[in-house]
Order: sequence, then C-alpha cells, then structure tokens
Amino acid sequence: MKLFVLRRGRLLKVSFIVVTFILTVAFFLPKPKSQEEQQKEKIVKKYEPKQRPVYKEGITGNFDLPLYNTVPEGPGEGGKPHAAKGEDQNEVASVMMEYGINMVVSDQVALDRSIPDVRHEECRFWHYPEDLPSTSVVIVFHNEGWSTLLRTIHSVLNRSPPQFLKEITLVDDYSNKEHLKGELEDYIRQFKGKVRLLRNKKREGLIRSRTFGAQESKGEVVLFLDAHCEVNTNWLPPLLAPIYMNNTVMTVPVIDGIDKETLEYRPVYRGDTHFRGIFEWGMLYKEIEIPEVEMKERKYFSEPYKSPTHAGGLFAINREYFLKIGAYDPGLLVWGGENFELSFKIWQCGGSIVWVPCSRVGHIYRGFMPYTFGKLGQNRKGPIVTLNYKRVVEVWMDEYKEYFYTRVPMARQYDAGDLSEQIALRKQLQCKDFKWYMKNVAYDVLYKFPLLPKNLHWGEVRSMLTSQCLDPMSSQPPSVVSMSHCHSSRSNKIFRLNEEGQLGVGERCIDGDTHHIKLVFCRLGTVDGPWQYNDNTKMFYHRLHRKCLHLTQERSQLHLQECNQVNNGQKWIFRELKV
Ligand code: UD2
Ligand code: MN
Repeated sequence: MKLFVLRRGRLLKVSFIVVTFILTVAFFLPKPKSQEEQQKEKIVKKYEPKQRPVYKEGITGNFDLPLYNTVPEGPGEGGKPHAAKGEDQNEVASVMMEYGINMVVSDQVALDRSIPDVRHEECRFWHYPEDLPSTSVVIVFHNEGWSTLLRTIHSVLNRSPPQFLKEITLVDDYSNKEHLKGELEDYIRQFKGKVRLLRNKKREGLIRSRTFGAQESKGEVVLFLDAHCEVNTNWLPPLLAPIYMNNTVMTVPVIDGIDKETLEYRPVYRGDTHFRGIFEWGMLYKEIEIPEVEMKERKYFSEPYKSPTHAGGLFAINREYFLKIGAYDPGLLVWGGENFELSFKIWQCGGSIVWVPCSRVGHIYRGFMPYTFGKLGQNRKGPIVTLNYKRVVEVWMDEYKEYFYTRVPMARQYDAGDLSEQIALRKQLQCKDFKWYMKNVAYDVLYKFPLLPKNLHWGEVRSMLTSQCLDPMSSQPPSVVSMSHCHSSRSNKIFRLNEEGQLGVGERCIDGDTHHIKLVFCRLGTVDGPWQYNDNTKMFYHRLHRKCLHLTQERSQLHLQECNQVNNGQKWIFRELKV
C-alpha cells in the first residue's frame, strides 16, 4: 500500500512535469496565423522601408569581389583584341557572312576569359542589400554561333552571386544549326538544371520569344540578354537594387562594345559623362548626354539615372510586373520597336526606367543582320520594322504620331493590324498620355529632334529631262546624290520637302553646291533648310547659293547652276508612292 501511494505520488509528479513542459512549449510555439494576419504581414512587408544601397568611400562593396588578381595569359584575355593564328581568310569571310561575327577568332578565345573592369571607380564602394530578388536571366537566340552563346552563359555564371541567380532560361527561336541541337543540350547538363533550354515550335522572332521566356521563368526578376554578350564585374546587384526597392522600375546596364572581328572589349563612351536613350521621329534609336537637371538629382556620379527609353536588348524587370503590363505586344513581329513599346508603356502607366552606370555588359554589335525573317517577314526587313513602329506609334503616341508620319510618309498606308487589345490595355492600366511623357520624361528629344514642320511634298523626285529619279546612293553621308531608275520601293529614294525648306531623305538631308548635290547629316536641333520648290516652274531653288538644282544631259551629273526656266535639266516632279 505504501509502495502504491509512493508510486502514485511519483506518477503525479511526473505527469505534472510533463504537462507543464507541454504547456510551456505550446505557449512559446508560434501559433498558426489566421488568414487575416497573414495578409496584414504581407502588406507590412511590402511597405517596410527597404535597405538602400550605401556608398562607403574606400571600403570595398559587399559583392565587389575582384575577378582576377592577375590577368591570365591567352588569346583575348583582358578583353584584348585577338587575331586568329593561321587565320584562313576564306574561312573568316565565310563565318563573317554566316554569323556577322568572326567565329574563328571567338572559338580561340576562352569561354571564361577575363575582361577589363571598365566601371567608374566609385562603383567598387557600393554596398547592396543582402536579400536582393532572385533572377532568371533570359537569353533568346536564333542560329547564333556556339562560342559566343556559351561565353554569354559562362560570364553570367561566373560573375553573378549564385544566391541571386535562380536560373538561365535559354529560348531557342527555331534555329536550324546542328550545334544548337543535341550538342547544346549535352553541354548544359553540367550546370545541373541552372541552365534551362526551351525551344519554340516555330519561328516566333525575338519579341515573342522573350515574352515566352519570361512566362516560363521562375525568378522574381527577369533579366534579358542577347546571345552574344559578356557581363562585367559585379554587374548583377546594381541592376537588382532599384527593382528591390520599387518593383515598377526597369533597370538597364550600360552597354560596352565587343568587336565583331577581334573580340576586343571596350567601352562605347569614354570620359565622365552619362548617356541615355531617346529617339528621332522616324523611331530610330539614339543616345544623348543626360540633361543637367537629371545629373543634379543624384548625389553620386555612379548612381542610376532616369532614361526615356533603351536600346532593347539588355534589361531587368520584376517578372510579375512585366507580365501585368502585358509583356510585349504580341502583334509585334520578329525584331524592332519593342524597346519603344515597353518604354512608353512603363513610363505612361506609372513605372520608370533607370540606367545603371555601375552595371556594365559587353555586346557584339554586328554589321548586318545575319538571319532572315523567315516566313514571318518574307525577308522584307524594312516594312516589318516599320509595321512594328506603326503599332507602337498608334497605340501610345496620341497626336505625336503625326510627326512619325511626316518623317515616314509611306507608313500612313501600311496596315498595322488589329490594335484593339493594346488600346484596351492602355485604358485598363489607366496610362497617362504621350504629351505627359514628352513633357516630363523625354523632354530632351526636342533638343536634338524638334517637332517636324509639315511636308509640302514627298515622294520620288523625277527629272523632266531624263525621267530618272534622284538617288542618294547610300544612307550614310558623305555621299554624292546621283540619278537612277524611278519606281523603286527603296525607301532611301523617298524625299520630303518641308515647310521650312529642308529636303530630307530618311534621317538625312540634302544640300548642294556648284560641284555636287550631296547627302549630309541634318543639323541637330534644326528642321529648316535652303530649298524652295516652285509648283509652277517645277524648279528647286537653293536660297543660300541663289542657284537651281540642275542635271546636265551629257554626263547625268547634278549640281547647282544659274536658274534657267527653259532648261528641262532644272525641272523636277515629286511623285508620291503607293504600296
Ligand atoms: C537590338 C537589341 C536587340 C533587340 C533589337 C530590336 C541590344 C544590344 N540589342 O538589336 O536585343 O532589342 O535591337 O528588336 O540592345 N533573335 C531571335 N529570333 C529572331 C531574331 C533574333 O531569337 O528572329 C535573337 C538573337 O539571336 C539575339 C537577340 O534575339 O540573341 C537580339 O537580336 P540581334 O542581336 O540580332 O539584335 P541587335 O543587337 O541587332
Ligand atoms: Mn545583339
């Protein structure tokens, strides 16, 4: 009995201890959160002030590991130009034709080669938050060379903090080159899923391929690169930090040049200036020094700055935000104009674009497009790109679209397809008008490219003497204007004479003297010119030289000469063209 009591007492004691223990643990264990609480937490986290990048003079940044102690020896190391040993000129000529890049040289340069750190010296001292968003690097490609594509991938893997690099998503846009098939699949296996390869079932063009890549990616941020790039020292954190602080910011690295023939790595701009992306009224992409006010808005030279637009290829954006604003207009074809579509959309619908000087990426600029547009374009580059521009202009530019049509009169006749979904999207996102964008964001466009006066005439310019037409022969000055057959659809034979006397062709102007008529650069910031056309006499008068445009019969040569109404060599007719 005694024993039992004793036992019972012990039992009670033990149970007491166990119960107290359980209660204590239960008390300290986190309680399951109600949905409401969870929602609240999410909101608080969203608006919690994020840690900004911090500049600490003289203290190396937290992600700024030096890449090399000494520059390794070898072809192309240090970003030096390389000349292929025993270069076979025939082979070089043939790969240049096929890829627009000297692949003989590229194949001899290491995939992990070193490149010079070309950043401004301040860039080494920025400290970035440790919890930047995870990133999917999306690379779309069509028939790219092996070593240039692989060097892009290697440079990303070598120079990105692994904790921020979720994956590299490759999108093969229906390439037909053997090395991009099984061989590529075999090669990327070593990266154990970090590099994924998706393939289009038909040719989609780079624009739709990028949207597809973004849809399929898993990172919080998508970061697009062309398939012939090399990323530079500590390129990634500076691109992610602005997005981390505000997920409607798109960030753009500064693009360096990699020479297509020697693979030399070199900055496009030298010196202590920053450039940003703008456009002229024919929607050609341009860069301009940043305005003083933008410069002054920042404390450090190396800080990001606002830009109206970007070149197109390389940028980072929050993935959900990119998809929410409709990614790219799916009606855009193959190549071109998508940079403007995205830029206008982002700015007008409440987001922003910054260029990030501490993030540098090299890109091989090819001299020509080494691929055709396949069935998508029946190999007609001009009209396809102009069709894209027309879509963008019609959806986003409001009354400013008239300046585009003044600059590219033929475009008025093109059919840009159904725009209703894009227009509905603009409404749904409650976007601002283009006037707001011009006034607040892209005001510096007008410094170089003022609003265009109306055209008095446009079309081919036909001589009443020979029935041939004026032909600038090239689209790049200096070039002497000559004569050739009319009825050519070549857009560089379409002239425009505006109300201010400027005679333009494409983005260039025509001037002349007593020796020649020539294609010249239009004076930036001006829209006027020396020409007067008389509808009755059909003569072109040059106000400065006080002479007329004259074609000599014998030699088919053009120059300015004393005006003479009875000379047919001085009579010209504008003929507008129809598609
Ligand atoms: C510039 C951009 C490019 C793009 C283009 C306008 C830079 C450095 N480059 O031209 O990214 O914005 O302007 O649209 O800003 N590709 C395909 N399918 C195609 C054609 C191309 O996947 O049908 C790939 C191509 O392999 C490359 C990328 O798209 O990886 C860009 O093409 P690109 O290099 O010919 O364009 P680029 O640099 O002349
Ligand atoms: Mn490119």
